[in-house]
Amino acid sequence: MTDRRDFLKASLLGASALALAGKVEAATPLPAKGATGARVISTWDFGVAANQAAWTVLSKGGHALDAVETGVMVPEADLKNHSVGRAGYPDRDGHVTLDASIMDADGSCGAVAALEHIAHPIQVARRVMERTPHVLLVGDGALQFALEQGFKKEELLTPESEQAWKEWLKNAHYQPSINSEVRDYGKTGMPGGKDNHDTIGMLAIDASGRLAGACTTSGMAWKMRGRVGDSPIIGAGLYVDGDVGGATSTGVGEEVIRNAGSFLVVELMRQGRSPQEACQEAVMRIVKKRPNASKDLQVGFLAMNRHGEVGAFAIQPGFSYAVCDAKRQDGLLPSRSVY
Ligand code: SD4
Repeated sequence: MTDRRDFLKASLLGASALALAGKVEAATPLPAKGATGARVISTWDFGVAANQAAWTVLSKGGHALDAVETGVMVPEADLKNHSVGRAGYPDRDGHVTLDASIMDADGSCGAVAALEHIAHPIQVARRVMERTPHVLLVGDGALQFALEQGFKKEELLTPESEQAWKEWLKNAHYQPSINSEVRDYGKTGMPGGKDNHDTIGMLAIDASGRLAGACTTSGMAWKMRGRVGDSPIIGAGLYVDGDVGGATSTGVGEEVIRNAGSFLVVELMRQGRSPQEACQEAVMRIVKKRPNASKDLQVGFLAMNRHGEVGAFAIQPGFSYAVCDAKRQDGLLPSRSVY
C-alpha cells in the first residue's frame, strides 16, 4: 500500500515537477555564457577546486579536453576524498577499483573500469581514447595497458579507508545511501566534511566553443568485486556531442545505466529542451520507475549545452554543483530536486 502511494506520488511529481522544483531557491539555471569566454562545471562541492584547476587551462585559451582531464585529477589525488581516486573506499573485499571516462566534442571517447593500482584513471581513459582502437578497457587488461603506457603501480588503499572498510565489515550490510556524506560519515563515524562527495563529473566549454567532459570515481563503497557503475559507461555517466552539449551524472549508477542517463539528457537537449529541463526529465524518468525513490535513491544530472547554458536536477536535495568562468572562479550552487 505504501509502495503504491509512493508510486502515485512519483507519477504526480512527474506532471508537476517544474512547480515543485521551483521551491528551491538560488538554483536558477545559469544563462548562456555569451558569445565568447569559457566555462567549466562539475558535480559536488569538491568541484570548486577541480574547476579552478581546469580554469588554469581554459583561461589561457586551452582545449576543453585538457581542462577536464586536469580538473578531475584534483579530487583523484585528494586523500580526504573517499569516493574518487586514491583513498577511495574499497569494494567489499578490500580492493580499491576505479572507473573513469573522458569524451570530446567529436565523439572520441575512452574509459577504464574496475582499474586497480593507478592513481589517475582519467589519464588512462584518455590514453585508451587516443592510443587504442577501443573505447573501454577493464580490470587486469586496463592495468596492463596502463603499465605499458608508463603509469606507476601504487597502493591506493589508505590507512583511513582501510579502517572504514574494517568498520563496515562488522555488519557487512550493503545499502547505498542517498549522498555519500551520510554513507561515509554517518555509518562509519569517520571524520570528514561537506566537501567529500561522490563522483566527479565535469563539463567544459573552451574559448573556441569546444566542449568536452570527464567523469571519475571509486564507485559505490563496499560494492561487489567486479561491479562497474555508470561513470565509465559512455552514454550513462558521461556523454558529449559538440553540436548539442554534454551531460554527466552522480548517484546510484545502476539506475543511470538502466536509463542511458547522460545520453538521454543530451538527446533531450537536441530536441530543444534547456539543460535544466533535460536534466529534470531524465530524473523523472528514473523516479517514475522507482516507487521508493523518495526513501533511498539518489541520482543527479548536470548538463551544459553548446552555448554554455547550465542545468542540474537530482532526486534528493543535497546535490551541489560548481561553476567557474571569467566572472567567478568559485561558484557553488544547489541543484533543484524532486523532493
Ligand atoms: C557509481 N555513480 O559508481 C557512481 C557513484 C556515485 O554517488 O556517484 N555515487 O554508481
